[in-house]
Amino acid sequence: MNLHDLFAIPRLRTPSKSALEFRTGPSAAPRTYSYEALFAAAERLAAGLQARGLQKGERVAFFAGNSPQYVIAWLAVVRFGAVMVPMNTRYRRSELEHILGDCTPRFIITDASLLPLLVDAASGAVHDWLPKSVDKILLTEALHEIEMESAALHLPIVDGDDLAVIMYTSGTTGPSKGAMLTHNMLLATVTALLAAWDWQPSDRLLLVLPLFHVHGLVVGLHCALAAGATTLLRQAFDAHFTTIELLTGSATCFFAVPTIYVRLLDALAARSRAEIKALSAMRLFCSGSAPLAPETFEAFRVCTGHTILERYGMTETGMNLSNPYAGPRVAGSVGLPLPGVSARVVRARDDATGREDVDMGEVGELLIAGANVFAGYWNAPEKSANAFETDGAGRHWFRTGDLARQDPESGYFSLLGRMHDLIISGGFNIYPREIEELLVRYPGIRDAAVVGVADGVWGEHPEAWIVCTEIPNTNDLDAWCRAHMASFKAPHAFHVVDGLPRNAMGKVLKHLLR
Ligand code: MLC
Ligand code: AMP
Repeated sequence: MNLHDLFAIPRLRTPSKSALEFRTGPSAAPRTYSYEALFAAAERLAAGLQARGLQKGERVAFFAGNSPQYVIAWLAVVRFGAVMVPMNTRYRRSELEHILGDCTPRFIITDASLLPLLVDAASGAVHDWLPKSVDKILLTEALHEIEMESAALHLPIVDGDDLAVIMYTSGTTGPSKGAMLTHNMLLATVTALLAAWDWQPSDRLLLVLPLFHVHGLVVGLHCALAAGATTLLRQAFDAHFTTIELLTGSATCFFAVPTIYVRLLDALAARSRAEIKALSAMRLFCSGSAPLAPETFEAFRVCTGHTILERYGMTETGMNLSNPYAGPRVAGSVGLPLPGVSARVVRARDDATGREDVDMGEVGELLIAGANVFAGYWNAPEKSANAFETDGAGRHWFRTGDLARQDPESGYFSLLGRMHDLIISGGFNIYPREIEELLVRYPGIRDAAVVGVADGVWGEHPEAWIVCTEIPNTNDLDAWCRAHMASFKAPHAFHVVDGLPRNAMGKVLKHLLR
């Protein structure tokens, strides 16, 4: 079976049922697609893409915001085994150049508003840093123009072990790496979550998360499609609009990152008890992608009566651990392994080979095994090999780099941070070295270290410590950072210091900066 086969079952069972409803604001009318309409459009687009030369195994980069066209294009690509490479719409040249150069896509699908980042507005030529592999740049707004009769579609065999998605993730070592996600791996997460969270065809998922990450795409869209449920897709999270929809709409499920819950609590504070009572029609609020503060968990419970279900996953593994749907959901914990997932906590060391398990209750590195685990990093056999270790029985375990502890009584897992210095801000990963490498290119900056600092809304934000030969104007430096990389990576503060504390190996002692 492949992903398309699973998603297409509701098309056979309930063709006229609403699969996707897209709205751009509280007063905008929804654009609704039945299961039949959605999949028929995807088939026509698949035929059109194939007629333009796209073949199984070739990459299609998606640089676009949430829209029905995005979903249709994804279903078209998956239909005949081409590979989707989703990219964050906040990325700018340095990130785009790296990802596109690495995955060498045949086509790029983008929105008209993002096109100037890829194509020179004056000449209409693609920027010279785009890889030569790029044959066409297609606009989401014009995709319907290339649809063809689906009878023209020639379907190759698409197997569960074929690649479906290459998703770039910051990781902790070096530039972002393309995690190779097969159909089977994505199916493993979907089938585990369908059972674990009791997904029903009657569910209506309010989806405000971006489709370019695992949380929005796999936990959200894929599960809703496979369940035969309805996705209420929105362009992005907007505290005002989302609050109105939750209080007055028909959603039953809502998935978010902790930053969104913090903002929702602010918005709900202005609402009356009677208004908030409408939330009792919701069946499930989930949180993931970053730690949910116990204070937010508790404040949400007091405000709404709902206990958020926190779960833990990664780009490389899909979903791993989850609090139970029908059992105690514990603040500060990510629960138990999902069906089909194995988890171990081992001694946290960098020389990772055949490490022993820690005793229950002790902290160590979390290792994961199961059909949900990825197939390695694209074009990076050495990094792929380093991401796994093998136990005495010959089983391969993925090294998450997350520190965890298992409660001796309940068996629930808690996460205690990361082994390396990845920053997670509002659910987006920020790799400090990428910012450090950029900062030292700025005139007058000789050395730089970037550290994650606790932040009530974002979870963490980056701050930079810089050693200068000439002290920069902070506003200019900030503008320069935003011009060169996604703005969420721009340090919130620049601290000018005479030197950075380093150990004997020359490694910056970041805990001292913190
Ligand atoms: C936006 N901004 C951020 C930010 N998102 N800053 C820090 N961290 C973030 N995450 C900044 C922008 O750069 C901009 O800055 C300003 O906020 C306004 O931009 P915006 O686009 O209007 O922001 P907003 O829409 O409010 O976005 C906030 C958010 C968004 C929380 C809704 O970040 C988001 O959708 N996060 C979800 C990420 C996600 O889905 N992660 C899943 C990863 S998968 P300025 O200064 O230029 O104005 C994964 C596996 C798993 O981790 O387990 O799920
Ligand atoms: P990504 O590489 O974007 O997939 O991010 C994966 C990382 O997000 C994990 O390795 C964790 O560090 C973090 N993460 C995901 N879910 C949670 C959670 N519920 N609590 C804490 N951290 C989480």
